[in-house]
Amino acid sequence: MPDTTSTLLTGQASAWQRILAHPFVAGTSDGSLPKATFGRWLTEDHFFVRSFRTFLVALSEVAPDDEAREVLAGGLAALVPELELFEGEAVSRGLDLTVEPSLLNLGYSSYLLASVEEGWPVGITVLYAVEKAYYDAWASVRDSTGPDTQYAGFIANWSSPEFAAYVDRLGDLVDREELTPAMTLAFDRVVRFELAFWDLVHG
Ligand code: MP5
Repeated sequence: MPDTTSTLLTGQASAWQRILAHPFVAGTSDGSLPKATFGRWLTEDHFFVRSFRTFLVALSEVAPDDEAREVLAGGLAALVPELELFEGEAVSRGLDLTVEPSLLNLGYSSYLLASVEEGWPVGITVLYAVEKAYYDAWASVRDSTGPDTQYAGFIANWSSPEFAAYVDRLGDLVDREELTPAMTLAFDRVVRFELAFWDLVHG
């Protein structure tokens, strides 16, 4: 089995450190993140997750076999409680989720869908990169976050053992593929979009 994910992650080692060390993640964990900053992220990310759901459906349609379809179906099912978490939080914080997203978010969301056009190996690489970035970022603060922080539900959502297992299964699907330049480029694009997304909401 090719070691595709290791090669991709090693190639992005320094950018990955910046994802883990981002002040948005640290501020969410220690509770110091200003409410308005969290609200900006919540609103942007709600739009992103809804686009991501469309991407997952489209990617499922080009999945090569039942195993891949089953992994993606699990990801889709998890979006139901996740979107409820966003929507419940928006109500309690008085946030309007219908505001127009940033151009960066529109670009990232559009890129997700466009990547499916490049075929399964690129699409599954994009999916793995998006989820791995979130898992690693939130898992890095899981054990140092107090249970009473106001953002605990979100940190738990992306650092749970279930989410870890899902990300591992996505990695296994990527590892079935021989690495191509198109996959390396797709991985790099997601890393750049992820960092820019944090900077946008935090800045
Ligand atoms: C994810 C996310 C994780 N919610 N937002 C960004 C900007 N990147 C990655 O995706 P999901 O669908 O919430 O697990």
